[in-house]
Amino acid sequence: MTDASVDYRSMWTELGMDLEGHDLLLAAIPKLYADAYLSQHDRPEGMAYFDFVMSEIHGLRIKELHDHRAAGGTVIGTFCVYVPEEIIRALGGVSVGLCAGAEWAYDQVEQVLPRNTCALIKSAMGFKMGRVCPYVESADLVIGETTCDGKKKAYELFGELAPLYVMELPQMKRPQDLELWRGELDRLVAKLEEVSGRSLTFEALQTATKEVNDKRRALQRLNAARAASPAPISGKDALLAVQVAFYDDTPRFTKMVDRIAEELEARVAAGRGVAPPDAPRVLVTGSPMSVPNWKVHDLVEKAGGVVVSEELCTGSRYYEKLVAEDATRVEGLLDGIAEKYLAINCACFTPNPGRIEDVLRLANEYKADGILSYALQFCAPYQIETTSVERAARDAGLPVLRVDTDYSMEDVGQLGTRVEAFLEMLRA
Ligand code: BJ8
Repeated sequence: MTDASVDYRSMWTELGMDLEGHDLLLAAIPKLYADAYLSQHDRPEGMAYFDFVMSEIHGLRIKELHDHRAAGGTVIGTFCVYVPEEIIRALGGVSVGLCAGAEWAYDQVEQVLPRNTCALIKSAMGFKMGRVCPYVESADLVIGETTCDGKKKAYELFGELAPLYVMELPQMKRPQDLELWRGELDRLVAKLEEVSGRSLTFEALQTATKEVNDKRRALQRLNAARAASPAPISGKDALLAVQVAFYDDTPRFTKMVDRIAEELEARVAAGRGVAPPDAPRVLVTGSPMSVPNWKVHDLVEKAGGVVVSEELCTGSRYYEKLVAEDATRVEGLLDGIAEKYLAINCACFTPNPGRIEDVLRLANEYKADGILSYALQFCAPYQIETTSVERAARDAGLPVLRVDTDYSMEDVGQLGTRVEAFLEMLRA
């Protein structure tokens, strides 16, 4: 899915990738993308940027990372929204999200991980074992975190294959947890200073904080337009914007998303939408959805509904909260980073009432008619927390469709039928 006129193969070979396997992967994505994305009608013109980004996902962007490293910078891989990209950026790093959204090399993966491991972990491991992900192969360091048990234990094996550093993320949000987490940021700074050969300065951290906040502000602006009826952009397109936020160049991404937001604001003013005003509006909440996992949004929107918001790490959990920019010393900025990140409401925390409040608030703000609670199979944190989501939604009078799935396409027929029945109920 890269520009056929440019030969990236020597770059991929240099990265130690399996070219044959990679060819197979690259051959599969364009069809998936065309079917989910290019088949949509009346997309915002600004989405052409994301079509281009996707067409160069393993080409031009990897070349940019290659050039960045050649100029003395680093590439840092991450698997979780708790890893602060402001610090990575301030130390000359480009942060790239590595969570993978497709099945790959499961035969190898299942030799080291139990079959009943969530698809996200298996996929991340498979991309590394199969040597088909140029992002992980470009990484000078991968940063893991102690979130769910599956990830925690898989990192022990992943660390045999790539340079890995694991941050200890507390599982509660008491003052002593914030203190522990703040200490973890100091330890992360020390590790990244060692890897980059640079020292963290106030100016660099202040600039990086502002740039990353600007990226999140642009996503907030784009998403705010989705509260309108008719919805001016599909859920699929909005999801793609957040997915790309994890690996695109930060200032360029901000500029392009602002441009799309402006276009959406004009659409809202003109009453122009991608779905009819009476299309059922769905809020999606649960486990993250990494590229190219567009399965649930695709089913909802092809069945005539529209996804209006995502309470996901590839959604509001990524862009809603900002880091305080007014500190006057490095320590103050790091305090703000610690507070912002610990305020994210992942189901790995206990108790986690903030997430339930977020779901209800978003459902209200985006005028959702119903909630689709999505969990990857074997993702215990989100599967179990679905019960609390269902109870709270029921009390608020909001119907919930519970979807437990993985990355295979085997269940799309059955899921499609359930989604259609759910939308029918919302229409009634
Ligand atoms: S902040 S959701 S990115 S940990 S899907 S691996 S939880 S078993 S990804 Fe996550 Fe950070 Fe939380 Fe977000 Fe485990 Fe569930 Fe798999 Fe998951």
